[in-house]
Amino acid sequence: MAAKMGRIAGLAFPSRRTIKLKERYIFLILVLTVIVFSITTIFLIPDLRSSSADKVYQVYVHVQNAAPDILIPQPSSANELVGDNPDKAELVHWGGINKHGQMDEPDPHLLSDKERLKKKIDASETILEKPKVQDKAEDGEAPVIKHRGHELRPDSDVDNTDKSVVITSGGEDNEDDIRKKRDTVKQMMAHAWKNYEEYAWGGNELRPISLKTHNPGIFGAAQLGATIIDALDTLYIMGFTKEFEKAKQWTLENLNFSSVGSDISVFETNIRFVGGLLTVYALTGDYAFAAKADEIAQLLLPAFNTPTGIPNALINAKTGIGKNYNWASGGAAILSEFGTLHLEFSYLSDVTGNPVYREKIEQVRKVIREIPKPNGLYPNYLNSRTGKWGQTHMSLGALGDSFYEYLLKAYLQSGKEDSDARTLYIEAMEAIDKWMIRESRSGLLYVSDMKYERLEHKMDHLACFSGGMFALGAHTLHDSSAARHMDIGKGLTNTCHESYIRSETGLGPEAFRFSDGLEARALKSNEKYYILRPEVVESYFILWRLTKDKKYREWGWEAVQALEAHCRVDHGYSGIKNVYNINSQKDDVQQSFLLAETLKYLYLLFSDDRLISLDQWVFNTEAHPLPIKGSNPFYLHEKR
Ligand code: DMJ
Repeated sequence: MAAKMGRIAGLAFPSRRTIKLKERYIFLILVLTVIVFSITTIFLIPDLRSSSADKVYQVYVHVQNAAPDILIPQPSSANELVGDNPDKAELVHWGGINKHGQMDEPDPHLLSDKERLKKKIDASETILEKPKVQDKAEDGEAPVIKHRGHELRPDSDVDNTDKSVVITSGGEDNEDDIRKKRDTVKQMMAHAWKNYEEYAWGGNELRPISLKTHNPGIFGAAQLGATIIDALDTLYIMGFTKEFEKAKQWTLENLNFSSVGSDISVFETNIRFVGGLLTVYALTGDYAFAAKADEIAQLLLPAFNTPTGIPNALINAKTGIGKNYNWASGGAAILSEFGTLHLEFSYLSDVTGNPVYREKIEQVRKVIREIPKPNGLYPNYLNSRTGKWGQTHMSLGALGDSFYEYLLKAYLQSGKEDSDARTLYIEAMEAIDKWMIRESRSGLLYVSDMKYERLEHKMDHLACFSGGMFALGAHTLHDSSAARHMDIGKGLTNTCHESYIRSETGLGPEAFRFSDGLEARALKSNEKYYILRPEVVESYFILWRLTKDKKYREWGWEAVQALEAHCRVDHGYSGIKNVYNINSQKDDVQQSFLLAETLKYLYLLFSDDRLISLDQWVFNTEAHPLPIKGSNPFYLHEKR
């Protein structure tokens, strides 16, 4: 008779009744052995990766690297402002890897979900392929990191994480204290924005005391919502979802330069509007922003119709008639203005496919490359009719500043292809180092202005951006002058910090001087004001990212406290007229660059390095990050 059969997990076993006692014991031992073997195997998997389990693990890692979103639910990256009063607003806070065009509102009730998602995101970051670290480089210097075919040196590269991951919001720091500081900056942005929204919506800037709009001459008589455009990317990066959506709607429906019948500044329109819109295009992939930038830049083109192709400073968008400022060395063009178009115009040509923008800036480049330079230096004025220099005043501050910045950054933005820009930058910095960088009696490094071969031992607040520029240049170029340039970058940033802490308010003056009796302090009353400028915190941010020296974060925090103590008013932030007086009068202007630059740099200073990574983005002079060709997949998007 056939034995009755039972079934366990699909396998046939003899039924109970047919098994004798001895056989039962043998069967039990067999089952136990199978169980013990299975458990042991599971625990040993990490050590078995060199075999077939390794392949499974590798596939998992690659899937993670290639598309974290496949394995991890995509979170909304927003930090949302809750409540009507921005002062008392509660911040619902979480980080994330951003996805194009999505600023979904997080559900504030699903806090546990957020926690869970955040943990997953953190976990996903640790699963990224680990770079292989070699103990010593061939030259015996720093250890070399080999990662995906690239060699990185930890002391000279910002980070060694997966370069294909672009993080554009979230990006919290690991430390509690730093996260709190960043939240404070975010609250400041909320305060500035909400009051602009309430009292000056659509106007260029807010007057936070008289609660009116402020329309500076640089935008003619037109109300162009300068604060909205300047703030768009900051709102996005900080995760102010609803605010961003409202600003976006206004921009796409109302921003219109074509009917502006007064003179507007070509430079300011480019850095704030064209630059700001291009950044939002890059961040969101929404071509409507690029189309707006294109529309505005088209209106600037007649400014280039000069005998040399050096654009006029001002343009009437309606008539297309351009002109220069009378006060500028007999109607000359200004170095920092015609020299600060390159990043936006070359990107615009790539994004739109229209070569005209690149042609315009290449002509500007040709003129500055070929013109003889006195001692290798660039005067601040150039006659756009004759192509000759005007007064030989040189400065890394007002009238010169961002021309130098854009030489370096054009090289960076091009994915280091624009070798012409590299050469011009290196030569210009050599000349500046030789002729204009000086040390004060007590050893403070500064970059002096120069007038007809005579130094004027004064440094503008505007020139304080150059600490960051020299450091970024050293980091980027890796040439024989890199160490010297890094020292200059650190030295100038230190001096700018001194100009802050030597004032009663903890904020730096518009210009400060060096003489036998004076160091890093303003002399004249018209040098004592502070108008919410970003340059000093900009350098703290760059130096922090490149050196990881904590003092830059400490200095940034000092600036936050000083801004809160002396510039914050009930309805926004105002500049002050005298940094040496703790009861200074206010100027009643909330500059749009407070939202575009000062607060953005402070926020990033207290964020993880991967948020708007310096490997992927280059900041235009209004702090609008533009993607770097070749290393940022957000450089170009499908049109939609
Ligand atoms: C900004 O508009 C830009 O940073 C520009 O390059 C210089 N001036 C202001 C900020 O101070």
